[in-house]
Amino acid sequence: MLNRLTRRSFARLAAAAALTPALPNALAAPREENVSPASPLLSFPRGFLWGSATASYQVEGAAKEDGRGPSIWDTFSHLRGNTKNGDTGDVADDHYHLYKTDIALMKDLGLKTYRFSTSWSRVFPNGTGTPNPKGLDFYNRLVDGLLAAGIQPYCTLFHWDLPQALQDQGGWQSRDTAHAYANYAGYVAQHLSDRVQHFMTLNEMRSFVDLGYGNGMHAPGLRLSRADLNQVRHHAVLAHGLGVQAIRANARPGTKVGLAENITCTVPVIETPEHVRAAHIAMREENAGYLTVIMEGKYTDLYLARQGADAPKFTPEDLKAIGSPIDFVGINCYTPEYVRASSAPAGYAMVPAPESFPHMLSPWLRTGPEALYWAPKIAASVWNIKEIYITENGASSSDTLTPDGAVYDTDRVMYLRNYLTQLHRAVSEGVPVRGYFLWSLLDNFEWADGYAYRFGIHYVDFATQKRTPKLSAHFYRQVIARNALA
Ligand code: PNW
Repeated sequence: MLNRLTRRSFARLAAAAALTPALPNALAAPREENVSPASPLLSFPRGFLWGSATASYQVEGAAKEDGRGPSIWDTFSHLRGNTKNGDTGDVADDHYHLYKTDIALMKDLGLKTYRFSTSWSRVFPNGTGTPNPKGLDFYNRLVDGLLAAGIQPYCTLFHWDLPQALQDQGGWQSRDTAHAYANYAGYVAQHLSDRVQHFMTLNEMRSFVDLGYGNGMHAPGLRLSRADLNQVRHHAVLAHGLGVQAIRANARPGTKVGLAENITCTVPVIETPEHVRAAHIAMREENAGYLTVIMEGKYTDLYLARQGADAPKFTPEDLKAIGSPIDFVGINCYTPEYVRASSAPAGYAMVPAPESFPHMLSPWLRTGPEALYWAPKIAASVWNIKEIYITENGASSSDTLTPDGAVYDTDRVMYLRNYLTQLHRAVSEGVPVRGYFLWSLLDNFEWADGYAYRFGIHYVDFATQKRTPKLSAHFYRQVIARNALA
């Protein structure tokens, strides 16, 4: 009897170990009668797309290879004082050479989908003009490798690495950049859409506009006036709209087009009807320069009134292009912004978070799992969106390798469990979220924060390029395998 039991629990242990390979120091299993039953799994709908995301300049390296032209991030990161420890993306994760290793990591996780970005200056070294075939070849190899591994590629066409040649002609301060972008986007879509079904025009317009042209923390490091900044913002949404049109004109029929935007994730301070209503109003007004003008084809009256003489200059044709219908909305969701009802004309007020609010290693990454419930729910209802993806969500930490070669990122696991529980809440109410992309597959070049702030579920030793799955990778593998949170 004892023998049989032991054998059975051995088999169970072995099965568990097979599910969590390479997790050292598994604790001795407690006796069966002392194990309390787990609560029911929080299951996701069949076919829910579990994914992960990266971006070209943050992972590729090979900055000067195969004809790639410089981007504003090459210039910016090489100027002293712009990044932590003077870090650059020259080598990054060397993903350009190690992409097969990385696809194997994805396969091991069981990823259904992978979101990557194409580097504009690899494909068009000068931003416009003659394309560089070797640039596109890399993405052909990557896409083919993903498909061979059974992973659906989701392609972002711009993740901040503007060709330096275009910056030299005014960058996003110039309308011409929006047209150059559309030309590039149409070209890539034409060549990849036989295998890639989902394209995102731009990643986080808000971030690259505000950080790159507003406070100078990101490339190209400018600090423009409010009027000039509003014009840059307008050119970014115009690029999106012209890009949508160019992709539709050049891609295979049936190709789906969307974007990945870090919308202001409005969350009611308390879940009572008046605050919930205020959070809906705030969703439109706080995103007026980005998702709202894209979904509605017009700037809200309140936005134009608030900007006054600094409002952007635009034509009705611009608005028509910007409002081009899209197939899906990608939400990059990290931090909630709390909203309360207000008797002020706007009908809402933002509530600043207290300084003591818990956050991850990045000081801006204040945690609030309920953002992943409210943001897609409110966005879906405000704009009647039928297909939403969480195109980014993840956590920064200082992760260290233990002497036994493991990384116990319990903080990231806690973060993911809490956020995914809230996502489950949304999905089970019928909010049309079709997939989730965890940021990020690998530790990578975290922009101005360099390599010190790690976002990966795989630890990267940047001296050897060795990848090690962290505890969070084991956690995520289980979520994907069960299509449920446990
Ligand atoms: C996003 N903020 O960036 C980007 O899309 C990724 O490239 C990046 O690595 C990831 O999130 C983690 O940072 C952000 O200051 C950078 O609020 C800064 C902010 C938000 C998003």
